[in-house]
Amino acid sequence: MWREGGAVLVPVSDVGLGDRAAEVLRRNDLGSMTAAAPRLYPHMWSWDSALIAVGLAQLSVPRAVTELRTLLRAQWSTGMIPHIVFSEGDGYFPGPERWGTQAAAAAPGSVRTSGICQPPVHAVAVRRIVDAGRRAGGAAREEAEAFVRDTFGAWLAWHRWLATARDPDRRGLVEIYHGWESGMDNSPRWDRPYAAVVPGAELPSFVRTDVDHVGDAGERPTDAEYGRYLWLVEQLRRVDYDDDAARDVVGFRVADVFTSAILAVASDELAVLGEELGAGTAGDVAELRELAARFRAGVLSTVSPSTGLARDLDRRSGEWIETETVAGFAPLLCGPDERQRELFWGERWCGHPALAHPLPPTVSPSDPGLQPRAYWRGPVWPIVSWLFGWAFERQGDHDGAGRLREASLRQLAAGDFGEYYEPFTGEPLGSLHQSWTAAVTLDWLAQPGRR
Ligand code: 9WN
Repeated sequence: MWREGGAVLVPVSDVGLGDRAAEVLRRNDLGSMTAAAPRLYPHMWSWDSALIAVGLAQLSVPRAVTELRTLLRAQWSTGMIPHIVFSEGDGYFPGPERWGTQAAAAAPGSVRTSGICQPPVHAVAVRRIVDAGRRAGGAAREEAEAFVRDTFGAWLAWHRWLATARDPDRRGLVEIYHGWESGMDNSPRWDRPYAAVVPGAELPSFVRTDVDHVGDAGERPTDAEYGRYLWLVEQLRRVDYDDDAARDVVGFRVADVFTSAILAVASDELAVLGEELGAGTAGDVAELRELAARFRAGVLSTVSPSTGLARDLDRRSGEWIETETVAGFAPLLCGPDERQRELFWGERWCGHPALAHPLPPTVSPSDPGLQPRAYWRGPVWPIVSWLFGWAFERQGDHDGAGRLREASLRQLAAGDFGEYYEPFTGEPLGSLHQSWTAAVTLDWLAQPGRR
């Protein structure tokens, strides 16, 4: 199952690493979904599952398709794809009881999910699955292409929901109601908006489990941060996750520039797939192209003239969020951008002399606020490097993509598949054997034209 017809394109020198990565995905496989990590994250996460499918596509196209079909079974009737699909496993907090989504009118009846979303990288994965299917040919190709035809409407509904419920003013920027929705939970991007979130006395008490699964609690968000995270869940739960009501009651509303960039490129990818495979109508394809253009324009509208970085917008205070994080490169994810390209490879970022590898940390190494071991406040996340590499390749910047791939494979060579890495020493942190890290490793190893 794991190596159909010799379709894995792993070069000989990297066979060991590729085998280890495949083994991580096999061990984290729960049958029709993959746990994001063995102990810390025993369920399916939305954007993880997409990147996991990118890796699975190198091993087994049918298994990659199953992963995304499982995710889609959890889609809400509004079109939202929830950020967690719960397995039978436990040991993660907040679990399904705390989310209480069974009372939400739009939630699926048969699957337990959280009530918020994550960045829409899924169409990127669908494209990768089709490409892998075409390379393998035969039944794999048929299955991949049939999958697109079957599910095109569901992905379109997901993009439409983001473009309407989460961009009611049509600014071309996706609003998020929780830092978890950005996927970059405790990024300094969210410090200002979170400062205005004050948990009420009626916040039910809680016991965290995440800190038990990492080497050092300092690698995770603090208890005070968790209190705010759970207060937002409480606010959303009280209105049964109704989109219109949520907008009015939630204490955190931020236009997220990185998620918006992902929606722009993913909409383009979906439009191309729709056209190529005759899925959806000409109107659907045109709508996706319009979304791609709207969100790209939205992203570009946030760029600070002084720093050249894109900014999030706090919708509650109306203020720009001026932080020097990797999300500032959202325009570069959406399309070629010479000024941003220079910044990206320059001394404040990948070219910083103290970095263990020339890869983008989550906060600029020149920013004195960088915390090298603290989750989204400094470490390098391989999936973020992968997303930029994917974007560069798509833009025809093969040199940029190759640089990220080679540096990442050096970072990953020990085969720990860390959730994130200390930027100056290269030490793996957070969870080890993290599924999406193993998955993007497989994709990098399989890419033709490695230098
Ligand atoms: C909350 C699963 C997820 C990732 C996120 C990452 C982390 C969860 C947590 O783990 O978030 O959603 O409990 O910390 O920040 O990007 O999808 O890997």
